[in-house]
This record gives sequence, C-alpha cells and structure tokens, in this order.
Amino acid sequence: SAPRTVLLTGAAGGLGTLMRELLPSYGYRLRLLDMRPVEGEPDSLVLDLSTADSEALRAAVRGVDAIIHLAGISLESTFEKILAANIQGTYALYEAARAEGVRRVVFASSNHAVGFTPVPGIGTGAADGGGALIPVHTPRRPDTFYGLSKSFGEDLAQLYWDLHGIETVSVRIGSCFPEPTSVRMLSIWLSPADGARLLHAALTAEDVGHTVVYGSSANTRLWWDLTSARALGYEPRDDSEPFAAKLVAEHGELDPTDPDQAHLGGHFCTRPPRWPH
Ligand code: 15L
Repeated sequence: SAPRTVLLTGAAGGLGTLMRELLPSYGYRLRLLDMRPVEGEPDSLVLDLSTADSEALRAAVRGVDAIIHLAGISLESTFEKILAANIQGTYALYEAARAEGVRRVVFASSNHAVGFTPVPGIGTGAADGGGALIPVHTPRRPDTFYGLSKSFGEDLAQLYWDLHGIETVSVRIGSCFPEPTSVRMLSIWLSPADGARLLHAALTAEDVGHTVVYGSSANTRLWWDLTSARALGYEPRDDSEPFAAKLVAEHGELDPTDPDQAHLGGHFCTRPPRWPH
C-alpha cells in the first residue's frame, strides 16, 4: 500500500522547506525532523542524527511508512564534520529504520557523488563517453568529502537492501532551487515541483530494491540519463531552457577547458562552497 506517514529529515533546510510545502498535496502526513526547530512547526522533532541515542532515533522513525532523508551537511566541510553529520547520521538513521521495520527510504544523494565526471559534450574526452548522457552506473567520482559522504550513503543503502531488505531510492539531486542561477544549473536544475513529483514516485514505485536515479527536470541541456527515474513513474514537467538566454548572455556558454566548468560538479571540483555552520 502507498506510504502515508513519512518522516522528513532535514525539514528545516532549503530542500526540506520546499518539500514540506509541496508533499502534503500528494496526501502525505509528514513527521518533521531537524537538528534545529522547524519554523512554525512546534511538533517537529529536534534531533541530531549523529549524536541522538538509539532509543530517541527509534522513537523518531516508529510507525512511519517511509523516510525521506535530506538531513546532513549540504556543502563541503571538514572531514570530521562530514563524518558525523552525513556518514554517522545516515548510518544511525538506517539502523533505527531496520530496528523499527521501516521498509522504504528515499535518500538525498547528490550529483557530487559523481562530480568529477566530465560534462558530456565536445572537448571532454572520448574516453569518458563523449557526448552521451551520463548513466547512473557511471563510476562514482566524488568531488569533495561531501560528495564522498553521498557515495557512502548509496553504498549503505545497497547494503541495507541486500542484508536487511530495506528499499531505497538514492536520488542524485542536481540543483533544486526555485530558479536556475548559473549556466551549469541549466543542465542539472530540478524545479521544486518536479522535486516533489520525483519524491512521490520514489515513495510509491514498487520493488525498487536499491535504485539510483538522477534528480532533475527534463532540461533541454540535460547531462544525465533520467531513464531510471522515469522507470519509477516520474514524469518531469519542467525545463530550465526558458532561463537560458538571460544566464548565457550574462555568463557565456560553459567552457569545458575551464577546470571550474569541465565536470559535473562544476566549481565543487576546484573551490567548493563551504558549509557555513
Ligand atoms: C548540492 O549537492 C548542494 O547541496 C546544493 O546546495 C547545490 O550546490 C547543488 O549540489 C549543486 O551542485 O548545484
């Protein structure tokens, strides 16, 4: 049966805020969790996944039909901080899910798990696939400790499927913001409305085992293959192209000989933005 009560971790974050506005219209009842109180949501659970005791974590996941796991550091940081927030936090959440019999997780992976993959197109090297769309089974090439933690999360999801039968859809999210704000984002933009469509598909598709999908809208300038996402029933409706003319006029087309722009992860590969907290 379709999941109804869903735990949303990272509910106070950027993506969490967008999704907690959009997902209820699909009929979900959301239980919100974050390490910070969620504004305007006095019932939200305030819990740090990396330090909470196992009883508190079990109570947080108890009785939910599925978990959408967005919590964690979403930019580059020190290895120690990434280790705690993203690696230990994700492990602790899966352990609680296993102990409480939660059957489905949607994991917010990231394009930065494969960030050092050359952007498809002229000048990126035939050995790396030329102009073909990047498949989900491309070797992982994290561009940061942050991307490394997402790569770990995908492996953890695979392990918990193989060993414990917990299903996960790992979504390698591109850039989910109301509008694309760079030329790179034209290729990987996930409109918030398509983000909600994709999460809904990931929650309701049957027999996903551990499935890896890219998370973007149906962008004209797409770099990656959305086949596995569409196989879940995801039908993107948005395309970044209407934003292209203005962004290209301002910044120019991407230059694959510029190390800042040559890879999927963009400037994360060269000068990653740092987590401010
Ligand atoms: C990410 O993984 C970040 O969490 C997000 O803030 C964006 O920077 C995005 O990647 C991106 O690559 O644009």
